[in-house]
Amino acid sequence: MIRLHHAAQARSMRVIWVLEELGLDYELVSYNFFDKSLRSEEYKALNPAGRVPAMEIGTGQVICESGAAVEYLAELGDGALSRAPGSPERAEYLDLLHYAETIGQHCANLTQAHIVLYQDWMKSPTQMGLEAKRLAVTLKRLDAQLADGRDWMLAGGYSAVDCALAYGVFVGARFTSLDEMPNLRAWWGRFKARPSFAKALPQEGEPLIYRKDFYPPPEVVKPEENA
Ligand SMILES: N[C@@H](CCC(=O)N[C@@H](CS)C(=O)NCC(=O)O)C(=O)O
Repeated sequence: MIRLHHAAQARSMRVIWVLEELGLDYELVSYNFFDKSLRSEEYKALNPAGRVPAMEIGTGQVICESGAAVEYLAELGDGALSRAPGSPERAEYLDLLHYAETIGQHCANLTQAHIVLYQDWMKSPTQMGLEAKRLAVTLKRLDAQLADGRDWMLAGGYSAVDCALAYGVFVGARFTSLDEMPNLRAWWGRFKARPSFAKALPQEGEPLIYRKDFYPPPEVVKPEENA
């Protein structure tokens, strides 16, 4: 039996989406992102970095990278969500699966800047603005990926790549506008309409990382405009 260690609104959502899409049995153990429970010795025995996800796969082994967990699960059974070696979409599949963490890193940096660093003096407006712009560039690549009218990230249909990338949109849209990314917005609408989507949403009363739908970048006034 798979046991997934998870925190609301964290990267472990990717793994829940795949587990749900595949209809696999699993136990969900939820943590509070803010109460230091991820730093307990017990948890660090599972994931020494003290992060989520950690996925116990029933063999005594634990997968701690969300991308690896997604890839591992997608290859179970008939591998319907995967693109096996030899598949014409294999290279694109792996590239996008790992690209999810390029987006994820900007989301993490912006989460730290806007939420974890809770006082203004701790924050760098320059870094926040730059990260938001860099995040937008990474999301625009996804908008372009969908420009030929395909429904899902791979032309061959829905895959684990959609689950991996969805986390970047779930968080990324809180830090940069998707207004100029119509293909990505339409894809996000389709992704949210799948029954698996809601299964990864926070449960009633769970502590949230993101309490707002949008965290605008700080306004930077250039000196000449300030005169
Ligand atoms: N590359 C890892 C990153 C895992 C990660 O940083 N998870 C965040 C939540 S989205 C976390 O647990 N952060 C807690 C912390 O940094 O203390 C993955 O994809 O699983």
